[in-house]
Amino acid sequence: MTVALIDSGLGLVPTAGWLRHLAPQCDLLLLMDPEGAPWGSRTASYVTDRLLTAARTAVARGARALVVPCNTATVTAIDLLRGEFEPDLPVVGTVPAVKPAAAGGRSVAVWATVRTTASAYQERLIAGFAQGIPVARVACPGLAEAIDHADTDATAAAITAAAERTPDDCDAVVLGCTHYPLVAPRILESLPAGVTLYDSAEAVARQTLRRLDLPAAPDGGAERAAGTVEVRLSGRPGALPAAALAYPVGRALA
Ligand code: DGN
Repeated sequence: MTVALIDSGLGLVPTAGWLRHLAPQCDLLLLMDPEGAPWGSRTASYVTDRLLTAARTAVARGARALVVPCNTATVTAIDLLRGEFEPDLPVVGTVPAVKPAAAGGRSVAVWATVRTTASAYQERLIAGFAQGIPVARVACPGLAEAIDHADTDATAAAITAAAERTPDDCDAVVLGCTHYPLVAPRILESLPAGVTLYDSAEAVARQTLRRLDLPAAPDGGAERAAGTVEVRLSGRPGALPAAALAYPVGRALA
């Protein structure tokens, strides 16, 4: 059973790691689009086109489920993707983890790409999950691409800028871009002590299993992994630096 994950870059890695852990028997096809990245600052039609192209490639290669561990692509085109591929195969998008954050916090901030932050779709999602808690939306321009390029200076600068725009009384920060968990320790360092980070990777992986009627493996499943992991990148070789790819993919998928 092949499950395809689609993102512009490394944002799919945390969800792939959870799928590897929970369903080690599944083959994973990881489709990244370094040629078209960063999706977070592209137009809606551009992101839609890149997402649909990747999805068609995945289906042609035998994928039985399409997972989009990307908030930007989800707010932009998940309905179109569902329209084309469901009910033949499940399509799983990503929503920010505002619900658990609001349940445990007094004031929440959602860090996300420029495109996601500006979207009415995300605003509706947040309103539905916030349970009356104030939720600030903080755009983080440049952060996803800095992570993709393993550019530590640009990553630090983008995190500092986002932390400065995060309200002082915030006790929960939702990582509303799937790239950001890859630098969670650096984000935590930039925020006051006691702030909790929330992300969606585990929830997206569990929702994928539910849609496929697969039980979650008990803890330690990845050690018994039998499924394969195939990575396909758009564009010219080297568009995503090998160093960036090796670091988090190796760690999350080991
Ligand atoms: N990982 C994508 C997201 O969750 O929005 C961002 C992709 C990008 O901007 N490069």
